[in-house]
Amino acid sequence: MNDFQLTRTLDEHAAETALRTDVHDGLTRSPKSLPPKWFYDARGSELFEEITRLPEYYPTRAEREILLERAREIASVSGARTLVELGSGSSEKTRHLIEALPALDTYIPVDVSESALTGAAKILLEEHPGLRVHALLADFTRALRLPDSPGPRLVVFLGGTIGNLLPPERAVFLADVRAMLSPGDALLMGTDLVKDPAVLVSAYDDAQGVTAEFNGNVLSVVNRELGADFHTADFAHVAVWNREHEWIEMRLRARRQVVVKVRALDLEVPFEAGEEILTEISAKFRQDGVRKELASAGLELTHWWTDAAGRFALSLSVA
Ligand code: AVJ
Repeated sequence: MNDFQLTRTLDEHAAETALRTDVHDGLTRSPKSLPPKWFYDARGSELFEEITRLPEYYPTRAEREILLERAREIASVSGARTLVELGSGSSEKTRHLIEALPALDTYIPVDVSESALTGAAKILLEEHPGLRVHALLADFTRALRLPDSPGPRLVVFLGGTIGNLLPPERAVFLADVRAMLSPGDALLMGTDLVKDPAVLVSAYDDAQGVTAEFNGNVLSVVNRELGADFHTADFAHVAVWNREHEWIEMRLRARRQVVVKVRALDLEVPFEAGEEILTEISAKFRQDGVRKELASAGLELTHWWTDAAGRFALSLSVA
């Protein structure tokens, strides 16, 4: 690969320390929880790709529909020479934007998965030999220092991943993004929208059980990385709509009473039968809420696009 650079802001050691802290804190508090970022080892990333192709999981297709429809408009409004993608994963949807941005010089994918970063860069560089790709192995929920690159910059945060953050975490995240932007730069963000709870619940509890396997995969990650002895079969996948907060909760529910040992933490974790671990929230939004959250971070919503069915939105905002 000619024009590829990777900067690690997460050394292996930092990642392991973060996992240890998260697992220790999450499994010793009540109710128990584990942060969703630990779903995405190689297997988890593969399972997520499979989720995006499920009939019940509409957000990826809805967002792709908007991007295809609006790529030219987004490109002409932003005029971006640098595209920064937070939580880039496979960079599959970004391709449409890259193709629409004639002045694009540098693509900066940011992700915690090194395999996703190198895999996506390889494909993109084959398709766009003139593009510079400077990947950042980093946790996008931390304030980032971006490599030098020409402006204007378009920062994109797709998939509705903002919904995995709690409201106070979203406020910090958006303020950090705001701090990365100079005049003329913009943020393009995907948000899944509030809709019929039955549609939402089946998107997170599909008939084939792929989401269930994705959810349980976090236990395999803890087993492998921290020497825990979770039996994934002891935990059932649960997806519920929290109507007060307007978010989906994914949980893992102990099917019986169990005690799990986490060797690397010298920790024993007792579970009552029926006790749950909260593994993810996936918040759903309304335009007004998005506008307000952006405004609180010093960002002004300038464009709001949805798919034809009104299930998902892309917002563009400026500093
Ligand atoms: C990748 C965070 C957008 O919240 O919908 C899919 C992850 N979890 N099915 C989402 C996910 C369960 C997904 N995001």
